[in-house]
Amino acid sequence: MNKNHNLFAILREAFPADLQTTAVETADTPSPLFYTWADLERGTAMMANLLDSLALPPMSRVAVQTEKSVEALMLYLAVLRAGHVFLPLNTAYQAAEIEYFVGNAEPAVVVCSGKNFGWISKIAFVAGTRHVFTLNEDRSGTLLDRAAFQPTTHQAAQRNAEDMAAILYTSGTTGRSKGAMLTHGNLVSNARVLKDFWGWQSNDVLLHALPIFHVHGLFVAIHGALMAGCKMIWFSRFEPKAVTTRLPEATVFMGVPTLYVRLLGEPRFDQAACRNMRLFISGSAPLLLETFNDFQARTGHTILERYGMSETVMLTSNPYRPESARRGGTVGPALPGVGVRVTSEKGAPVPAGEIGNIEVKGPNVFKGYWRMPEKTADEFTSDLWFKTGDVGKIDDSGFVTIVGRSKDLIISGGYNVYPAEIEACINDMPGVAESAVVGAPHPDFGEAVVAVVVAKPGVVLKGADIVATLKQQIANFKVPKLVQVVPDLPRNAMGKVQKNLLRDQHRSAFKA
Ligand code: MCA
Ligand code: AMP
Repeated sequence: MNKNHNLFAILREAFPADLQTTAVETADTPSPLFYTWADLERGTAMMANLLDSLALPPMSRVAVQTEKSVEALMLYLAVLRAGHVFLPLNTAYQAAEIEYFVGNAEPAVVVCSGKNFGWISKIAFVAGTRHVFTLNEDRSGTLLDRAAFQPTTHQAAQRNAEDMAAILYTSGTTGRSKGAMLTHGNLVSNARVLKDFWGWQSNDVLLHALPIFHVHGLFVAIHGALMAGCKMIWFSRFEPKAVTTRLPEATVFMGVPTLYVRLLGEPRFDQAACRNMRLFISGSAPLLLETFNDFQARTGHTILERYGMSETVMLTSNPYRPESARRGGTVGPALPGVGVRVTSEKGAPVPAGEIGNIEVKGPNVFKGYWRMPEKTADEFTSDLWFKTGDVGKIDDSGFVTIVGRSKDLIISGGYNVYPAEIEACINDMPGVAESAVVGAPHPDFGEAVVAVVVAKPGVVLKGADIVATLKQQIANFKVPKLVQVVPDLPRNAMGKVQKNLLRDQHRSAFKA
């Protein structure tokens, strides 16, 4: 038989020889739960057998919106094992958002929390989904009820490197959310590179406190630990005090910058708490130099900042060794096997140190956007480099610095918010003439969403009412932290709203 490129099969090869050791220990369940490697093997086999029993077409999408739990992790692995396509959804998404993703991806299976079954199953059945299961934080729900009757062994489905493994929805550089199709080959190549580059070992302990519906917590963190066959201390949510308490048992931690800012706000977070730590990794949003320096001063550790995207997994990383080579404010050189270049508006590569558009190439770069061939074509150059929408420079030693974005994107606490989506919701409200949404610096979230709104003549609008309405419609992290009602929006001679002016006006809105 040909070699199996199924990511699960490759991760499974890395499980330790002794399957009775602990793979995952939960840190914030009512009492700690210890899952051995044998439990992961058995649990994923039973769930994969359940998926097989549904006789789904090959590479069906399995959409999942559940709270973080070890069973949710097993579900991810089981979807890979059965050869289907994992589609993770942020738990903050509300009905209209889920309706779009489910309508677009047409999943054969949807798994949701029991508390949301009523409305999610309605959306799913309308979209043609045949199977909706529930999975709750306390290990109850129909998914596990049904899987309990399945055999405990399973042969991983045979997959090629170019077969799809996951779809991650992202807005890319413009427009409506697009499903980035990541292949088994994309994920395997990145996981292998990072395992070596970051020096993962079987005696590492990863403290996992990120959500598992995005690249950072799902792929970068989990694949690293599984590839190394090392233990994870598993938090269902990030809480700085509790994380500080368990940190002395850990060697690796990954976070978005907000997590580092919040750890620094915890008085007990100090050198002693970090005494066994080997590596702190930051990404998903820019890490302020101030946080990088404060962290070094407090703990003696230098955060390693890296850069990636949903479409490409990880692209660049600051050096692992020596620690002193890590440079704050940069995201480091391209990872082995990854090409990163900076080009001018005309598409020509610019000299070292000059600012331009960041473009990338490599085995980690996605296959394209789900059922959007034209959008896919738009985002690749004629020589097949992917246009990231990030703006930056590369110095003589290959270090990449991101200086901004050509895409209209706000990154708040590591979550992406697309102004156009929020503006569309606000513009639909009665009494609103128009609106503009921008990001403003925020001491906790890095950037926060600000909406500037113009009322129709004779209408009095209140910011609080706009916020209250938005909270019913969209994920809470997208809801503006500030709404300002103004007589009109600043425009240039072409009539285009001058968002730069609005950003300048709100630069100090959230000053600590
Ligand atoms: C929560 N809130 C937020 C955010 N999170 N507001 C803006 N931005 C946010 N990120 C708001 C809620 O709406 C709520 O407001 C209030 O804060 C408290 O909510 P809660 O759920 O209690 O917040 P939290 O648990 O403290 O969450 C904050 C957090 C979380 C831990 C920083 O946002 C988080 O886990 N972020 C990580 C995101 C991540 O994993 N990104 C990776 C993307 P109200 O009370 O008004 O309702 S992967 C990626 O980008 C690429 C590929 C890469 O390079 O990694
Ligand atoms: P996503 O669409 O969630 O995959 O987010 C990808 C975007 O996050 C990138 O295009 C960057 O704009 C941003 N990003 C990720 N890592 C970093 C970083 N270390 N510094 C600055 N921006 C980052």
